[in-house]
Amino acid sequence: MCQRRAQASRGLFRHCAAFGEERSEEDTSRGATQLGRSFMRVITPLNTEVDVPNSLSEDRPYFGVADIGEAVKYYRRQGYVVIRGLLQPDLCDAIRAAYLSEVRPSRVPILRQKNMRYERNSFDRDGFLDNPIFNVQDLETRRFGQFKRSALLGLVQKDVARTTAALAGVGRTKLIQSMFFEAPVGTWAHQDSYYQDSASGLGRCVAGWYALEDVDAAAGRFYVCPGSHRTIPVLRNAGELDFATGHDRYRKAVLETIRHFDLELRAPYLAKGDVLFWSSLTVHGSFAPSGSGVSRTSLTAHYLPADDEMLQFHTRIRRQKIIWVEGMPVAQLHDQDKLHNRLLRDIAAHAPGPYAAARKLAMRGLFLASKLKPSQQAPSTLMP
Ligand SMILES: O=C(O)CCC(=O)C(=O)O
Ligand SMILES: [Fe+2]
Repeated sequence: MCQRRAQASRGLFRHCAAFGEERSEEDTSRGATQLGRSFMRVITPLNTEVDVPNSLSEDRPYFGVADIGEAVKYYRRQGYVVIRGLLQPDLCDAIRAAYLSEVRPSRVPILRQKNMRYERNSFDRDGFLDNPIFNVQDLETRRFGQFKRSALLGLVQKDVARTTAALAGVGRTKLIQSMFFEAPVGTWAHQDSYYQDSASGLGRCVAGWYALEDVDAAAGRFYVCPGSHRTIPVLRNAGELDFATGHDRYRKAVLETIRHFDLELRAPYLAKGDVLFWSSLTVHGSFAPSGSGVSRTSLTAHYLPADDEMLQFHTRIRRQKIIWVEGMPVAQLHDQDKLHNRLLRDIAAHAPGPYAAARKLAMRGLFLASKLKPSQQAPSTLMP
């Protein structure tokens, strides 16, 4: 299989991730032999180049909701799969419209994915939200009801419930975390397991990236490293790499691992309504933007088997409050409909320095305590 050409162009290596150049026996998605032609070349976090498909015809067709059996096989082998057209275009539009009318103009501090702080909206120079929202299920209903309701409808609908259950190999899943993105943000490469996974076995968490618009190749496309869920070790949230004191080292270690194992970075084309699912052990991230004026409006959601507890930072079981939305359990962490959580939000937003320092201290305490306790680490359930 062609993983990387040792030919350096402008000092950069080029990953041969283009659909047409791959020769993997593992890849049995429909139409895997039809070659794409033109791709956009983007720079990866390893300072290599990768060709990214920029239309449906340039990429694998992947699967539809009706092909769930084949999709599960693909997911087990590759650690990710794309289900095309899982979300109805009207619902994608409704979520975006509610974002524009309720969330975008708001000045209320909201918890953010990149730093877990309560911040007001911030926008890039094209006017796209560049501090992604953490946990839409925790948003205050009074202010953001339409956005919250429509986003959750998308994330828990029947076809999603069926797909996530089939991928996880269980009867029912629950939603444990979600995010909303608009601007390209260049998320560092990671395995979700480092942040959260199942206490019953690492790798049992399934996540989905929901494209709410056709995502341009220049808009910091989401990528995965196919097969990495079984070919590389789990990078543990402990010791030198622990979240409290070693997060930067962790980020470097993931890049080193990609280099060491010569992993491919693959960024499938995602049209409005397409969903990419991946395992909590699959290395993934998103590219930095390679153009301006383009957004990547999307939701992500993380699901566990309904009976599993959430393991946070490979360290502690984090119990969550469950609400039911359209037949799926949805776990909340910082429910903004509760007064005490809003008070905490206001303190955190008005004194971000002391709040961040207190959080850091609490994290250090958590990892220190976990060193003294017998390990709560779940075994890794590497998929066949
Ligand atoms: O789209 C991104 O930038 C990152 C999303 C992600 O890593 C996640 O939801 O787990
Ligand atoms: Fe992630």
